[in-house]
Amino acid sequence: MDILAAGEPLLEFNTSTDAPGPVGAGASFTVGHGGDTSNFCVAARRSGADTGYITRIGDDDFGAAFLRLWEREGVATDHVIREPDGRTGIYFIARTPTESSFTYYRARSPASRLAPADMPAEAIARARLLHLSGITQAISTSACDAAFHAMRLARDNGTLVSYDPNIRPALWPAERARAVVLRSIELCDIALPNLAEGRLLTGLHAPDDVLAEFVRRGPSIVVLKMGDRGALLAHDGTVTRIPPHPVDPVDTTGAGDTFDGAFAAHLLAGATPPEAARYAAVAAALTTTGPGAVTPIPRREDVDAARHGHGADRP
Ligand code: KDG
Repeated sequence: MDILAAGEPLLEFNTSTDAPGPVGAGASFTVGHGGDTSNFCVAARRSGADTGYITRIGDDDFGAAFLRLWEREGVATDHVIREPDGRTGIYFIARTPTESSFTYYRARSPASRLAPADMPAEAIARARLLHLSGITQAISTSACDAAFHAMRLARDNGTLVSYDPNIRPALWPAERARAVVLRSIELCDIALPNLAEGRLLTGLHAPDDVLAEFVRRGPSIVVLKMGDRGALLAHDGTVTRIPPHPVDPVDTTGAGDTFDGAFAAHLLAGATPPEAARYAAVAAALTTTGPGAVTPIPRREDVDAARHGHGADRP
């Protein structure tokens, strides 16, 4: 596999498009798939990358729903462990067109039992890129240990590490989140924070200052995702402004994950970092035009069509 990601998949219960609103307000729910690193895998796969996932799920119906998703999408499951009697985690989304808030039911989930021994050393050494997130580290201390172990395996073997802080305050105390995420930024090659996280982590406000502070910590590529303001990319001592792709958003859930997956896939296919970021910004924008984390993730041809019309250039 060229790309591996490790983390927790969560079945998604989204307020219906007809009646978006708070959870518990009587709306109905659409069932979908979520979990940032699983979303990442689907996005990278739909952009053409050879992708595999590392996780633990239950042998329940929700776990089976994920196996069907990954099989349908072509995401390899060789490193997915099914736990007898495990209950795969779920979350509810209450949303407006520009914001989503999550209610989780994931305590003691199979993924929270991820541990260093679950990280496949050979596969990580053979992969070209390993993707991890702050959510993977937040769900339990053993999962956090597993994430750091996987990062070290990758670094020791020349596998690129990409990392999205994806800070979810509901999952861990702020001080621990800050320490773990900042250390992870130092260990990764590609850092993919959003602006709010960047401000929180650095204490700085201006996007250029936030970007510079991440660069100072060591990653060779930093993308600061700014939603409908586009993104800032730093690499090789240069800063590139990535324009937003104008859309009418319905649900922003998973847009950052799609950016990350599309960016990784396009980069590994030979694109330069600015080209990969421009591609990823369009992919992420398209993801917001439908409800849920996974269903609206675009395929490569959708992104190309939105950018240049059909028959677009390939790296
Ligand atoms: O980025 C979207 C994810 O946040 C969503 O799919 C749920 O993974 C999730 C989480 O832990 O918040």
